[in-house]
Amino acid sequence: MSNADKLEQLAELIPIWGRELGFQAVGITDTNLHQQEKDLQRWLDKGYQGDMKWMGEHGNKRSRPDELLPGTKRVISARMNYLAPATEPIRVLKDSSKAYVSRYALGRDYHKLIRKRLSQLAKQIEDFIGREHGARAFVDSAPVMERPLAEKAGLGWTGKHTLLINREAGSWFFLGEIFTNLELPLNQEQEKNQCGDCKACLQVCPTDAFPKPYVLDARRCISYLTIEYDGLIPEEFRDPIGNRVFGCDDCQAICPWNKYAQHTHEQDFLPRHKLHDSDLLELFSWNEEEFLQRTAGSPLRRIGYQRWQRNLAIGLGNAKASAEAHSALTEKLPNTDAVLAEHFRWAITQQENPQRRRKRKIKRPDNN
Ligand code: B12
Ligand code: SF4
Repeated sequence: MSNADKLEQLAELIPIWGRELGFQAVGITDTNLHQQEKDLQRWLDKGYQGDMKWMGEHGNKRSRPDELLPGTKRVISARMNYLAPATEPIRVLKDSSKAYVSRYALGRDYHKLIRKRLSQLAKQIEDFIGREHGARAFVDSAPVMERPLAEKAGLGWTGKHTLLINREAGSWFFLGEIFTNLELPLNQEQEKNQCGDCKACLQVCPTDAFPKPYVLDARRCISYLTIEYDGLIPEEFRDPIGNRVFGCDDCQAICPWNKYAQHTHEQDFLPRHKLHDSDLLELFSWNEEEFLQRTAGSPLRRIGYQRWQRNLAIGLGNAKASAEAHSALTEKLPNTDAVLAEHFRWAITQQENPQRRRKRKIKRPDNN
């Protein structure tokens, strides 16, 4: 068989092998991200990355896969559903006594699982061609523009909320990819953008984090504030954060395309410790040891106990006034550092003044 025929056959086998390994779809693309490189630079110039300095720290490696891994000719992009059944995002979001944890973070951390499956896929490719192909697997683990690559590989279109949507599966999925030096044929068609006139995600955002469609100002995004951002959460954001204690899914939960979302097949992504439906007070009662024990191997572990308590305190400040919430906050207050204490005091004041007007949604200032 000629080399070209072999690559042709391989390009047909990769999506099949990918599905056998638990991915819902796999596509192949070239490495050209010329336009996205310019857009990324504009985004960084605006400062939308906030404290995520790492977003701008790798020169052009993020937008040029062959600079990150020399010799890369193609990117094999894969997606895997994570939404667990019966996790009812909207019901939990609407119940102020509950803690809302982003649906991607309810089970085991996805990085290891997906990277392992991608490495298996890379090995199958190697076995088929009978030599190494300079492959490396990535899952949100290196400077890679995963969403634009997946879009180019035909896995979906970018919604106005900046996430990838697939017409048969919505957007509740992770992305990962393999870089390879094989010049696989490109025959995937890119999915047409199907957002149309809809603006639901832009309008529902509690903190008005989208300066315009397809652009997110991370500094205002609740996902950034509760997961990535360390320190004092500016007061204007505390009311709109509501009961979201780890990440935010509002822009996905409202998206009409998510009525086509399919549940995950992975046991590892099923909720642990009832995290999909826990009371704020119950999670707030965990001491540091319990937090470390119960979040071992979970994405929640990353934020550490301080940020966890900070987020829960904001949630309690937004919960219905109750003697239990008030005393839980006052009891823990003496053992907090200055930053945490500021959030606890704010939450206590909120609890003591239930008549305070709660601004569930805020607007971005006109000048940015
Ligand atoms: C940094 C990051 C974040 C940041 C910033 C998000 C962002 N939109 O940039 C924060 C912490 C806020 C975040 C939040 C979330 N994230 Co995140 N995040 C990433 C990460 C590491 C990089 C994303 C990135 O490159 N951002 C930089 C900006 C510039 O990229 P962009 O938004 O795609 O920007 C494009 C547009 O701005 C456009 N553009 C610029 N100007 C203009 C103008 C016009 C007119 C147009 C049309 C376009 C345009 O060009 C840019 C470049 O292509 C990726 C993993 C990875 N390595 O890629 C995961 C990733 C994007 N996140 C993911 C997830 C699941 C989430 C959350 C849902 C988690 C949660 N529940 O809290 C939220 C969703 C928030 C949201 N609406 O984006 C998934 C998305 C999967 C999917 N279906 O698309 C990814 C791919 C991780 C993964 N491996 O699965 N995330
Ligand atoms: S909510 Fe509407 S505008 Fe936003 S991503 Fe979904 S379809 Fe597109």
